[in-house]
Amino acid sequence: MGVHADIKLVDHDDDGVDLAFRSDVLSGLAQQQKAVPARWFYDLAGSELFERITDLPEYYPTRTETALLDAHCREVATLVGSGRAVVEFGSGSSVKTPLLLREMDAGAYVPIDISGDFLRQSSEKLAEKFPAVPVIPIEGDFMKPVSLPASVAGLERLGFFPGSTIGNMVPHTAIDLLRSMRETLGDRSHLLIGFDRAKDVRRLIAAYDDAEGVTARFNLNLLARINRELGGDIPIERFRHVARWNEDWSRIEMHLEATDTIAFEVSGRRFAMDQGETIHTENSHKYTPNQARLMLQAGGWSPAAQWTDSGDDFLIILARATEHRSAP
Ligand code: AVJ
Repeated sequence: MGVHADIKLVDHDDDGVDLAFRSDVLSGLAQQQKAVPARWFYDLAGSELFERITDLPEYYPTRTETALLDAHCREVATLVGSGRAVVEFGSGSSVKTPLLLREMDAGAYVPIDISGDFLRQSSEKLAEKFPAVPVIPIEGDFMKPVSLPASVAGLERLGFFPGSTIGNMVPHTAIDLLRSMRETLGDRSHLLIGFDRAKDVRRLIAAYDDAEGVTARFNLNLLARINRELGGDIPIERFRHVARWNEDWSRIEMHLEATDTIAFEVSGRRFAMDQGETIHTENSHKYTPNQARLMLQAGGWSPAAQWTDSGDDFLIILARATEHRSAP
């Protein structure tokens, strides 16, 4: 079957600049609290650094979720049925996907990711591992509605959204995304989704500020990407990585803090920062199981089964598209 030609939903100008990246960076740096959306971490270098994060001793989510998928995907397959189009949102390196596909007898695999280079690499590997499953990659931002390729029109869908990527969104955006997934995937579809659970704050901080400094490099790589792709002259060595807990929102925040008063240019625009001022680069919300289920319900999904680890660190939930019908 192999890999189909990828479908591209990304706009570039004549110089190859990603227009959404430029507009997010320019508007984000013009705000009072400077901020750049976390999805821009994942250029090739950033995606590779994230892969290294997942191996760190302090970063428990990936290995915990992987063990959960390894143990429970057979049950997922039984509950969902065979011949499904598996649609993965933010597939990255697709390392968890085989755990699901080996049990699924899937009709197609549709990975959606914003990092085109990474997407092509991982699609090739997946297609080799599962020669009977057509792989149809889509390069694009899964936060926008995606119309699925015609070749999967006749198949019922299983959405796959592991990694607790949902935690990168503030709740109202997360619920918008769940609703848009409900539309993309359609009636009778299922969604298998991972949530990172609320836990001891010291462990959370350690997971986002590791001793080896890989997360710091991951965060700082965003500045290197801005300089390279958007013609910036940000003095990267005058920034430091900060991970802090925001109790009100139950989330880890990552920031890049200016260690001096600085000025720089991006795409011909000037910006200035005071010493101690930050660029907010990521939120990672941590939920209780009740909060996770409520979010799914608010987004049009009815939880059907859930699995967690013995340490109560991570949660995966299988949900069914809620039927559209009137109810009291
Ligand atoms: C890929 C969004 C799940 O929030 O834990 C890891 C990204 N950031 N270390 C997360 C990340 C810093 C990660 N997700």
